[in-house]
Amino acid sequence: MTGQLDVGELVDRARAGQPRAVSRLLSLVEDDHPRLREVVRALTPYTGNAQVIGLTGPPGVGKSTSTSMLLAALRAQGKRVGVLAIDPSSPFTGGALLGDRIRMAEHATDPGVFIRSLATRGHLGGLSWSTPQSVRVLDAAGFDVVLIETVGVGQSEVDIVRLADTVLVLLAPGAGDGVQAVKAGVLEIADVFVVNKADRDGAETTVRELKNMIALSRRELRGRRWRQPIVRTVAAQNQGAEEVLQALDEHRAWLESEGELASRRQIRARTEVEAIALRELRSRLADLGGGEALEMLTKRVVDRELDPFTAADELIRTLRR
Ligand SMILES: Nc1nc2c(ncn2[C@@H]2O[C@H](COP(=O)(O)OP(=O)(O)O)[C@@H](O)[C@H]2O)c(=O)[nH]1
Ligand SMILES: [Mg+2]
Repeated sequence: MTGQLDVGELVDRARAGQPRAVSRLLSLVEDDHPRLREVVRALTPYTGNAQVIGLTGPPGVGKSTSTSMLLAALRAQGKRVGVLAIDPSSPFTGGALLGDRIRMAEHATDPGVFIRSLATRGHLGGLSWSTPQSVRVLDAAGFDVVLIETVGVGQSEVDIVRLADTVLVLLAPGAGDGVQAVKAGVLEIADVFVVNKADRDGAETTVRELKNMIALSRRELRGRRWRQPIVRTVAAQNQGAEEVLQALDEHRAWLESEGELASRRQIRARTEVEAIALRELRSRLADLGGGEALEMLTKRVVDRELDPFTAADELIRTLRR
C-alpha cells in the first residue's frame, strides 16, 4: 500500500467526502508517514473553512454525551461535522471508551459525520504535533465543524483544546465535577461554560459558583470584552443543544467582529510550526544520540575543556544541516 500512495488522488477523494480517504489521511498523520509533508502541502489550499470547537472538562462530566448531542443538532442544521476524541486515560482501547463507541454508533452510518479517536501514545512531539494535522485533514475534507474532545486534566490536553476557535468547558454539579475540580488553567480558556447534568441537585450551586468566579476574574482581567455565558444542559436527554449552539454562534460573531478569529488562527499556526520544528530538531538530536559529535563534546565536558552550555551550542551547530 505504502508504495502505491497517490497523494493527489487521495486528497481528491477526501474532498469528495469519501470516509475511507479521510480515514487514510488521518492514519498517515498518526503513523507519521514519510510522505506526510507532501500530503499536508496538498491539503493546505483547501483549509481555513472549518469552525474548530474544543470541548473539555473533568472525566465523567458528560463530554462524550454532549459531543453526541451537539453532533445531532449540528447535523439537523445541515452541517458536516468531524470529531476528534482525545482520551489518553484509556490506554487499552486506544482512546475510545466502550460507552463512547456505543454512543457514537448512532452516527456511524451518516456520511456527514466523521469520528476519530486519536491515538497519541508514542508520538514524538505528542498531541501538539498530531492534533493540528488531524484538524487540517478534516478541514480540507470539507467538514463545516470540527469538534475536539479532550479531558481537561493534563497540560498537553489543555494546550491542544485552547487552539480551537471556541472552547467549551463542561462542569457538572457535585464534588468531583464542579468548579473546584477543574484546574485554574481550564477555567481561563473557557469561552462558553456548560453546566451539564442540570437534572441533578446542585446545578444552581455550580452555576452560582461559576458566576462568582467569572466576576472575580473579570475584575482582574479588565478590558476583556467577551462575557463567558453559562449554559445549562442535560446532555443525556438531549436538552440544551440549541442554547449551546446559540452561544457558539454568538462567540463566533464576536470573534469575527473583533479580529480575534484571525489572531487565534495565527496562534494556532504558530503552535503548529513550532511543534513541527521542535520535533524535527529532536529527531535529528536522536539521530546524533549515538553519533560522534555528541560523544566528543561529552568527553570534552567531562575533561572540563568545555562547559556544558558551550557544548550544547556546538551540538546545535552540528544540527544545522
Ligand atoms: N444525570 C445525567 N447524567 C449524564 C448527563 N450527561 C451525561 N451523563 C452520564 O454521565 C456519564 C459520563 O458521561 P460521558 O459523556 O462519558 O463523560 P465524559 O467522560 O466527560 O466524556 C455517563 O454515564 C452519562 O450517561 C446528564 O445530563 N445528566
Ligand atoms: Mg469521553
